[in-house]
This record gives sequence, C-alpha cells and structure tokens, in this order.
Amino acid sequence: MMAQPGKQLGNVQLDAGEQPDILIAHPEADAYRRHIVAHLPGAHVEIWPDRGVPEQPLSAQALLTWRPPAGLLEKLPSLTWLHAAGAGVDHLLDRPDLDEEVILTRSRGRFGIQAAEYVAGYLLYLLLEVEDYRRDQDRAVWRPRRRRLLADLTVGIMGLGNVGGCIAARLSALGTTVFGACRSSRPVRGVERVFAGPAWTDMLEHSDVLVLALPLTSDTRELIDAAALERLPKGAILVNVSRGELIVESDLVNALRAGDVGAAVLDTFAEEPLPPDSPLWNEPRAWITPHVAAPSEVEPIAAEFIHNYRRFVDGLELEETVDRERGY
Ligand code: OXD
Repeated sequence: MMAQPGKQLGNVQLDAGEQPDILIAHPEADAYRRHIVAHLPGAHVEIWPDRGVPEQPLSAQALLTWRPPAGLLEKLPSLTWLHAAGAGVDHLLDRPDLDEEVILTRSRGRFGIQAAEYVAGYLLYLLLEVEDYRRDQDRAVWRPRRRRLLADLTVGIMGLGNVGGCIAARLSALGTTVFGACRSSRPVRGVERVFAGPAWTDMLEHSDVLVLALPLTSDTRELIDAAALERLPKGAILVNVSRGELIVESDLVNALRAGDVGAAVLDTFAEEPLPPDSPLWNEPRAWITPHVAAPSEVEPIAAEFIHNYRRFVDGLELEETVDRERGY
C-alpha cells in the first residue's frame, strides 16, 4: 500500500511511496514479524533487540508492543502510533516516557471469546460440583444432589465493551439472565437490563454472579469494596477477568470468610504474580488462575495491526484508538 505524495502522518511527513517504518518490541516478535512481512511486503520491519539499548535512535513511526522495555521509547523520536498487543492499556497511560501525541490503539484479539469461555467454564464447574462428585467417586459414594442451572442465574456484568459484550452474548445464549453496567444506557446484545453510570450499584442486589470486565481507570480502581460486596445476594459468585486493582482484596477475603461471597474466581491481582503470602491462596472458596483468562494471540493481533497500518498509510483514522481522557 503506497502513501500519497507528501502525506502527513501525525507529526511525520512521508515522501511519495514511502511507508512508515515498523518496530516490534514483544517476546513473540519473530512470530509477529512473520505475519506482518507476509502481508506488508514493502514495509521496513525491525525487532527491538532482546538485550541492550541501541546507540542510535531508531526510525520507527509505528510500534507494536505490550510493555515497552526500558529505554525503548526515548529511542523513537519519530514515533507516531503505538499499537498495544493487549486489551487493557492502563500500564501504558501512566508511562511518563510515552508522548501524549502518540496515537495509542489496543487489540480486540479473541479476548471476548476467551473470557466468555473462562466465565462460563468456571460457573458450570461450580454449579456441577465437579470436585464434590470426584471426592464421592474416590470413596465409591453414590449421593445425588439437586443443582442450580446457568439458566436459573442472573449474571451482572460490569463493563459492556468487547469483552463484557461477548460474555453477555454467550451467557444469554445459555439461558442466563444477563444484566450489565456501563457508562451509557445503549442496548447490548444479550443484556436484558443496562444500568448506566452511577446506577451500577443497583445492579448488585440482582447479581447471583458479578463479572468484572472493566478497564482499570481512576474511576474503577477499588470499585468493588466492602460496601459493594454487601449489596450482592448472600453467597454470590464474583469473577474477575479484568484487573485486580478493581477489588479491595482485604474486603473480598473478609466477605469470603463470612460466607457473604460464596466463591471468587480470580484471574488478575493488584500484584502479579500473586505474592506467596497472599491470604487468597488459602481461601477454600477462591479459585485463582495466573492471568490466563484471555491471553494475547499473535495471529488476530497481527491482523489488527496490519489492518490499522493500512489505514495509517492511507491517512485514515485508526480503529480501537484509546481515549486517554477516559483511560481506555
Ligand atoms: C490484556 C491483558 O489487557 O492481557 O490484554 O491483561
């Protein structure tokens, strides 16, 4: 794809036929490069070295990265666009070395599908009492019990973006009643009732299951505290697939111990890896996974980068652009 003569990209002027240089700084950089080179044969693509910081500044105008390594951003005087190979960009927004003029885009990947399967999988696992029946089996015990169905539950989803929307659509297809909370009251597929803005607290008392799919911003940090947990029905299930900092961890531990929260399925934590002395490790009603609910995959993210790069070259607005004011 050729640039038009004299095209201006952000603060960079490209000559006719010139394509913006790409730098990849990512643990899976080789795999990203293979995809990008195959689809953008004329583009100059470099990989940030594994070790050391190059002496000279680099020419890249487009950067594909997740956590920019120390020393990287200051070596990119022409950087105009940074594409984050993940969904939540909170870790990029507070970086003092990232110029605020740089356009920031984020990925959709298959995060929605992955998170929806994680949520549905854990809910079914809990409802089906998989571990209890296994224990019965080990002792040759025949002890049938009644169970609740997904179709009996109301799930409240905090955040109805790409991830929350996908969880809503898939759970509602399984017969679950889905409520959702987000900034606006626009209708969302699969969501029976949307609680807009400050009304989110009214959703809590209806939520047999509360799923957190919110970005981390100054408004959402520690949103789920003792007061929020108290408004859930007794024994509710909490599932967090977004950021650990949304929850006041000590309040959650207290609510689990009191039986007010019946189970917590937690994929993310304020400190990762979760420190060995965290009380959550030993909570019998907490299920902990190491930030694996919705991992970044090279193929869909490379395809999104390539799509946006073509728009970048054509001087079109990029998709999935982060609004720095909003924080996502
Ligand atoms: C993401 C993540 O935001 O991996 O994509 O946490």
